[in-house]
Amino acid sequence: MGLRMKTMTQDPNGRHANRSIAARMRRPTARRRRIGALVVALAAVAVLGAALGSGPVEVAQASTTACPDTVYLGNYPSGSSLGWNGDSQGVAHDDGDWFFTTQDWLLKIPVQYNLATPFNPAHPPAGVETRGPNPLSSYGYDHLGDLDQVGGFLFVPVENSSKKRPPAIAVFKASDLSFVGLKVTAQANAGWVAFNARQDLLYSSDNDVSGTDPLYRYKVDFSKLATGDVGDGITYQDRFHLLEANGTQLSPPLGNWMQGGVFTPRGDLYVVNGNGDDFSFAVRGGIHLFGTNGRLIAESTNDSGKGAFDFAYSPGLDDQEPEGIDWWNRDVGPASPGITGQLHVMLNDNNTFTADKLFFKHYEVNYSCEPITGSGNGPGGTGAR
Ligand SMILES: [Ca+2]
Ligand SMILES: [Ca+2]
Ligand SMILES: [Ca+2]
Repeated sequence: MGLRMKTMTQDPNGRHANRSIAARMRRPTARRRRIGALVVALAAVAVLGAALGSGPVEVAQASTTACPDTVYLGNYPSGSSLGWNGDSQGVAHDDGDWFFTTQDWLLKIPVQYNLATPFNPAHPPAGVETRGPNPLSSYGYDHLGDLDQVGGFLFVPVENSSKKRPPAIAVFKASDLSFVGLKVTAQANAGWVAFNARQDLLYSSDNDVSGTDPLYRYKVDFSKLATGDVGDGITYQDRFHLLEANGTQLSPPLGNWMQGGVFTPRGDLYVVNGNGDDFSFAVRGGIHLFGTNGRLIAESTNDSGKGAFDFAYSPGLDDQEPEGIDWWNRDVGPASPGITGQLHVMLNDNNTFTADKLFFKHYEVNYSCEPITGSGNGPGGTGAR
């Protein structure tokens, strides 16, 4: 949060903000995706309809879509002050819980909890667990980033905002949020981590990602983590380049700040960058999807519409900041009030004189363009788990 005059906050999703997620879901992507194949048939119907005098028939334009196709559904909670969400940073999950980080709190919220219901993190309701504020202050860390959960362990990137300590990866137990240990890194910054389950590698980055500052990758030895040996349980492996779709170095780079990342079950990587001061065009801010070869597949546009890969945020006076991301198929149980889709991205609306507001944005990711390989494919070909 910066020292700014209070401004009217805008819902980055504009006129559609009050529509329910359920209403949005009534526009299934699968139908859109089949439009190309149906154009000829629809054209035939149009001709036939005209011939029969049955009135105008709308013929949709075929369009090229990325694979997978990422489609914005809406946000829930939608611009809410939730009591705990100030300076929100990250999101992850296990089989029955969301995990969130703010700058100084770690929270575990049962998936059936309605996230639009506020609570005080110092006195959470039954079933909600919290750790904070500043759970690692005795280790010199005061900033928690976008986390991931693997095998019952929470991997949380941590920083000292005064740069008095090198960034680290903190490990907590998902079961009770107890602290396991720290891996101090050689990174300049650590705003996010994401675990690639196909490679058993943990990914992170500095504040931007470029040809000269690629991602960091770490091996994870879960047997060592189980003994509490985090320093040896997480070991640096190498750097990994994210590339443009044609294989060249990122140009422009993904600028300040790298905020979140998550792997899909297919091994593709979504990352989030941007901040509340720089306009998205200045830092290439938004959500970006890279394939297993590191090449760009698709990236969001800063539009407030729906039915496309939209991620609208408003820096500057509104001070809206992209944050963490998670993949969790919410089109299958257990139920999550107000939330559907597979990809979930946090947008923090920073405010100086009033409470920050959280927009939790949800996306359907349709992998039906790819042949199904292996297990974990949810209904609708979403490749979800
Ligand atoms: Ca962040
Ligand atoms: Ca604001
Ligand atoms: Ca995450």
